[in-house]
Amino acid sequence: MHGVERVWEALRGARRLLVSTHLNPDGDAISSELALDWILRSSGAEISIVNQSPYPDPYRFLPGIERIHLYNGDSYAPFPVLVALDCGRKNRLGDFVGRIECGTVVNIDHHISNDQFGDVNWIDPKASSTGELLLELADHAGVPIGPELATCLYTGILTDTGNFTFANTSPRCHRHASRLIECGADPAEISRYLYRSRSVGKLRLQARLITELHVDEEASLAWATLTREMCDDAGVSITDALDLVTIPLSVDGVDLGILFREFDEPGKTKVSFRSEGDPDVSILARELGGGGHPSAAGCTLEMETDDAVAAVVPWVYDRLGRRSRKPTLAMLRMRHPKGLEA
Ligand SMILES: [Mn+2]
Repeated sequence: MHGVERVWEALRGARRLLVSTHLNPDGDAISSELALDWILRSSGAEISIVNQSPYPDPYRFLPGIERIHLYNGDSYAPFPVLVALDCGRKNRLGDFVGRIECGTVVNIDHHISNDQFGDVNWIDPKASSTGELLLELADHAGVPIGPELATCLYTGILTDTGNFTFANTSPRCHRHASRLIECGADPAEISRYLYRSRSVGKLRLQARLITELHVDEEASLAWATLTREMCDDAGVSITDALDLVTIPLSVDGVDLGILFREFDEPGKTKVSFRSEGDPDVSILARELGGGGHPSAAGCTLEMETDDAVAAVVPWVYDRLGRRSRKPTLAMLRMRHPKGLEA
């Protein structure tokens, strides 16, 4: 049976479902949860959408967003079905899932690094987004695409293709987008919410990140650090700052951008890699214990942010055979990269 058929078999009869997605959810993650909710709504199933991390503020326009619950330690009756969306590994859902009894795990995703943790897995790395897969699910299920569902699906495809600019932008996703506009998604309105409604604080934070960007033109690398202090000064939550991850790669001549982000809890750093697919950053992230796509991948290191920069930047130079005429600050501060032996 094809992936979509197996998934629909598992979902169609379920009376109670728990739906969740990865920590620090992005547009595709949030949109996919809501899209699945719209798809299953007419079936009369009881659907709980629970996430361990809050969603970025700009997504509050999505139809049905009030249905997403932030996990707050509540106890839940067992769920016969858990649906994980856009999530490459079970632990990326967050540890709350371990505290809820779940039956069949349905795993719908497009990350090439997905480890097939579900009982039913539908992983399609050729899909631009999980939203694209959910449109195919809606069609398979014979669910009509109303404006609410179209808005969610369009937002997933839009954000995961970087507004139809990344290498995953395909004829298939443009065809889907075209159809979703016909079904009532409003591209101008969606982009206004996502890209033309920024707070001044967010713009100032962006300015600061750009000012402090390290660029090594010789080696075609750029990296930046996002600290709690920077976010606090700008009055921006870390959740709302996550899209700044694309800034290092936006420099002309740079083919690998890295963002180091401090966690709320000390001693942990998120490292996000972005490229055009060459170098394949999913390989880099995997070697550091993470995963992702060839053009967008990341990992979490048990290190303070400064230490993570000092360890990862020289490791990347070495790993990719890049040379720089001028030694960088991070290289000068190079120390034994704990835990980074490949
Ligand atoms: Mn995605």
